[in-house]
Amino acid sequence: NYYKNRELSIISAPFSGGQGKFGVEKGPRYMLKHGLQSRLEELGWSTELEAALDEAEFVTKLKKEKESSTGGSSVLDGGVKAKRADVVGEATEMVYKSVSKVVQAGRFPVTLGGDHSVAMGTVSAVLDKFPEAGVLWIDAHADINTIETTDSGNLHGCPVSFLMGLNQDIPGCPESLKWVPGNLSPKKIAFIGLRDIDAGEKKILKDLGISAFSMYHVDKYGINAVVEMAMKAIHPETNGEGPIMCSYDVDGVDPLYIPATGTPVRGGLTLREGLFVVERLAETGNLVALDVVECNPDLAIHDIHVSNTISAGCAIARCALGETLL
Ligand code: B3U
Ligand code: MN
Ligand code: MN
Repeated sequence: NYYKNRELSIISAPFSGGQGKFGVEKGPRYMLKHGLQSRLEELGWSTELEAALDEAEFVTKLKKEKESSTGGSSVLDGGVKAKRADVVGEATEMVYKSVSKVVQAGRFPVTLGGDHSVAMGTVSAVLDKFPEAGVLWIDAHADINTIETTDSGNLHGCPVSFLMGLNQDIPGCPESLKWVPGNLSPKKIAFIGLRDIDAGEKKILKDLGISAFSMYHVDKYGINAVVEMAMKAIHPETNGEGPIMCSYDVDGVDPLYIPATGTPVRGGLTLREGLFVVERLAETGNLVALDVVECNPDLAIHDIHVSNTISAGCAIARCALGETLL
């Protein structure tokens, strides 16, 4: 167990520039309003709040960017694509600094997104403190497009490639994103829940030999075996033991349970499977950091969709921090 004194910080990362839909910046505010902090206190954690960046300030910045001549245009020098790279670079580096401060102080960082581009910051900060950490990436998507393979140009579809340093040497890579250390080894990440992967991403996963458990594998082996295999994949020498960071995109769970998210894909994890993943991680005592990202209350077509999504997002955090352990 890496946090014997049970101290954590909830880091808000209310950023939406990694994709094109406003509303995902409201995720942290809604989850906190839902009572997440006191529920984590009830689990025996002493908690602090930390804001990585200012929600309103970045909404203003992104609205300005949209109106400006470069707004939305994504093709850069060298033909690479990266929408809103300046703002994404700035925001993710701020997330990196906040998470670094927290994790270096010996506190467990629970980062609330925001879109998944914020994981460029969270994972980089966690790897500074725990260089041997493995990452479990729960998602319908692999988020491993490079600035060359991405079709959308949305950087929330690219954080893993930046974390692995696959972009930083490409001519035309935006300067704003070169702060990402890019030192995550392809051997140190495993995906769970995949079901919407681009052709370019499939090639990268295959070429780099990355562990990826799709919904097919969840159905074939069951979620417990998949989590076990994923932990062994990122810590092969120690039979799955060692520090683990979980970067949890709520769209890994089926939109039946979590409808208010930017790119829902049917056929996902049930809510129980989704919670089991983090319950199992809590049980190991090896979890060192958590992200919960991509809750977008504005995409709900009904109030029930908002509360389903926010309560499930909070449940992921609570289960990761020990709620269902007896
Ligand atoms: N792979 C697509 C779609 C996508 C990735 N991540 C999300 N959507 N959430 C892309 O845009 O790169
Ligand atoms: Mn996703
Ligand atoms: Mn994602």
